[in-house]
Amino acid sequence: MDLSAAQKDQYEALATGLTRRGIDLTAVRAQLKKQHIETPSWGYGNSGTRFGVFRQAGAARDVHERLQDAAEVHRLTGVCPSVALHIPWDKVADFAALTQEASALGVRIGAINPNLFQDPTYELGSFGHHDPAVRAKAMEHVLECVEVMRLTRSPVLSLWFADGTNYAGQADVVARKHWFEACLQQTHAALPDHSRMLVEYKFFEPAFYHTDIADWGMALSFARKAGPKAEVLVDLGHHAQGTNIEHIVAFLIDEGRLGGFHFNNRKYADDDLTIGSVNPYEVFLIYNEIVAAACRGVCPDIAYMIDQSHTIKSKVEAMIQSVLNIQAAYAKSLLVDRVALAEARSQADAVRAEEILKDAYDTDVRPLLASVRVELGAAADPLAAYRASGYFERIATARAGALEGAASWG
Ligand code: PSV
Ligand code: MN
Repeated sequence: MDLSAAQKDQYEALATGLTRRGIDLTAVRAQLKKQHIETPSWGYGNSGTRFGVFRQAGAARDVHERLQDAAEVHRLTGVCPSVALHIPWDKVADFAALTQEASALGVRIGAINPNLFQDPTYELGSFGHHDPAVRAKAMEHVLECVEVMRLTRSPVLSLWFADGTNYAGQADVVARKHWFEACLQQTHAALPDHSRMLVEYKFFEPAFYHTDIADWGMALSFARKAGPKAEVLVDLGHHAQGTNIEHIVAFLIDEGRLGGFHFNNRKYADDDLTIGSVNPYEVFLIYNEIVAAACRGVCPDIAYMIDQSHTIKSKVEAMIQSVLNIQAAYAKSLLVDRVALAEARSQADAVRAEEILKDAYDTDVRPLLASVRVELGAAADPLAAYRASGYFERIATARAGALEGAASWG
């Protein structure tokens, strides 16, 4: 795959402009080539809302097909070499064989996500349940996931809990906090070497009165008590409207506990929309804090994962579109003139400071990303390449039949 003559011209014009602005294009390109975005197995299968599952032509029916779709996204974008698994949705008898299968497809297994929310036993909670037998069952499942990490060489255990209550007075929230602390400490103790655990927070749903890990502060407190290998996971959808997520990100980086992201976007609540589709400036400002930290010499190991499962958009296409939006936000953040920004800040020139961010944000980085992708052996325009590839038509035909209705979850 190569750039067309028109794409080459666009790139040359952009490169000239950026060089004139004093931007080290070689360094920017090197950073873009190192970008890594994990896609979720559950984003490729049928999914839905709380009201039902909506079936789609071509939706992956099992973990094998989910890996194939993830590999297609990586082939076209060049920056998605790993796939997050959800257990038991992706459970197989032989995880070592699944790891090899992934590798043969050109991808690897990423974060392992336990499921502590679907079994009816967890109606009143898992790690926060008042019954020690339920907490023991939840711990057993987490240990099963740790074993999956060992077999798949996964570096990340990604923990999200639906735990909470629906009515004032329903439970002793402090007792639940203590049960959580104990279970998370046990989880930490069981982690394989060279792995870590991420603690995700969510302020509501499915519990509507209180959630046991409701915000980043609680997640940070739990992570600190669990141990050094526990960090906070920021799911962009899990915030109240108006929350300053980039501030949370900067704060967590400075505390040494930002472990990862679940990328998506929200309009009203939760995590259902395409990353960067509602508020692309927010994604840019988040990356801006990450790049600012790197410029200070602080480079945490952040797991960048997409957490989206689309019902209207075609699955693979929606995933590619999400990846492109993330790449654009990162590329723009790399163009911020940090020296000028520091100067504007030291002069308390808020207008100039904001204009410096806007200069970077308003740059059309598409020719730059197209050129970087080609160098990575991927497609200059992944969405167009996907549509032209016939991949969708092939999976729509091959996957019609008995299992067509199978959902990612359940
Ligand atoms: C919950 O809303 C969540 O964000 C968690 O990360 C889950 O693991 C994921 O969605 C899939 O249900
Ligand atoms: Mn999530």
